[in-house]
Amino acid sequence: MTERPARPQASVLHLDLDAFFAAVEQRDKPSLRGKAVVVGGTGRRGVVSTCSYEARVFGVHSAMPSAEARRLAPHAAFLGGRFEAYRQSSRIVMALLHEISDTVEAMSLDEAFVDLAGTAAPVDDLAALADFAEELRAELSHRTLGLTASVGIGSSKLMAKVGSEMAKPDGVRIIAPGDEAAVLAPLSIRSIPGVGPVTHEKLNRLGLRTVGDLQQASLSELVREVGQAWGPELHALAWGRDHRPVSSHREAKSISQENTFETDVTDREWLEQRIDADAAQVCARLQRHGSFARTIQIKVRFADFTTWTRARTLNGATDDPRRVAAVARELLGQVEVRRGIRLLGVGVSGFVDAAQEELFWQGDEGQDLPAVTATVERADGPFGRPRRESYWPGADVEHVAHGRGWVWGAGLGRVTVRFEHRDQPKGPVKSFREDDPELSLVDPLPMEWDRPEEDGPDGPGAS
Ligand code: TTP
Ligand code: MG
Repeated sequence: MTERPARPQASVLHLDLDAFFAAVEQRDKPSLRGKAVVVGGTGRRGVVSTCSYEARVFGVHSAMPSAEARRLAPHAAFLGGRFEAYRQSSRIVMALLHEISDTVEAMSLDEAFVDLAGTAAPVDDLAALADFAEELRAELSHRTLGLTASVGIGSSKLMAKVGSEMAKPDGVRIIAPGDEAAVLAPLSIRSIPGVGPVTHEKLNRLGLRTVGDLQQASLSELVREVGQAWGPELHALAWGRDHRPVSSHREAKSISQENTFETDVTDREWLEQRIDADAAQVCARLQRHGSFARTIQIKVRFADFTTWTRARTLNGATDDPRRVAAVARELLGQVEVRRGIRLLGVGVSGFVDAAQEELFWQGDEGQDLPAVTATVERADGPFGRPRRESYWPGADVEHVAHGRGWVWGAGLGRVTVRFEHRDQPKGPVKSFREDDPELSLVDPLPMEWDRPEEDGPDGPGAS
């Protein structure tokens, strides 16, 4: 009985673009194709958003400090983000998925689940389904002018997602109904949705490391370890039984991370460290969502179960874990922790569209971390607009005489531009004064398949 899949057919599809931000940069900057490219905060305290597969060879990965990435891959191109360009391609991909099914659940700019049940997709015939997936990927590459996606198809969201991860990069993996448990068995228990650091550690203590170990564990043992609610769920997921529906109306209004502690905590310093870790998690999810948050909240449950929340709304909007953590720590400062704390959560809400300019903040070279109050009060323009327009590595620019290009480097009052774009490779490199009136920042080139007015309410561009 435990082996019965969630659906009799492989009718859930998961699609995830390969090295998304970096792939967009390589597409739009021909001289970077085939090269190591790192996208993220380019300043001393910046963090890597993602990098090209050429850079991953050197050990660079998402969420790593940019300074460390520079040590590992000093020859790589380090670029700030161009969110408008990422949104453009994301809209094209999501619109394509909506042509396949009415039920598309966008998880972030580059990732979505699609319900294939009741659509024209040949879910009864695995060979035909593989062809269908290849056609989808080819059409996606055509419309996005060369991005690639990996696709997994299975009997549930869990299996589809595991499939796309196995297919990465640029592949397809279909998991046949009935094969779920065998495919999951060798994977780390971290592959199970909902297994965060706390559950992971508990299970590790029991000697459970792979999903196969979890399959062999008794239900009563799991319940004893992780509780009445989570135990049976965990057991079902380990066997590939995941009944979560694909839901097209998922538009997150808030993102939060909370932890219940095994014993009541009174140590403020320890709680502050938890806040830093939770803020990092929350911000990674925010970044994948392509959003910035204006409101930061903490939730505290005391030993006597009274629950307390406090929120603060910023002048601007942020996706920076240090800013979120600084505000959350300040809010925790209003809490009498000696009463004993059994649960602590950090959350963000009040989303606004990603503004590429926010990546600048990490690029404020030479500035030390502002004090807590300064972080909160920092005078952003409204809604994450930059305090001033300035050039950052990777930005699209246009020069009156030389045409379109991108910022190769900027600093000390100078800007160096490579005059090339998607359709016109390998142009010259020239330097200008930063205040040269003939040079300005411009929007990314439009794309034929991008039709923003057709973006549905659940599209990734909605806010
Ligand atoms: P991912 O799909 O996790 O990564 P990816 O598309 O770059 O690479 P992969 O081929 O492994 O799928 O995330 C999608 C985009 O979200 C990524 O290009 C950049 C952004 N992102 C962040 O900004 N911060 C993060 O910590 C992560 C994980 C992603
Ligand atoms: Mg991806």
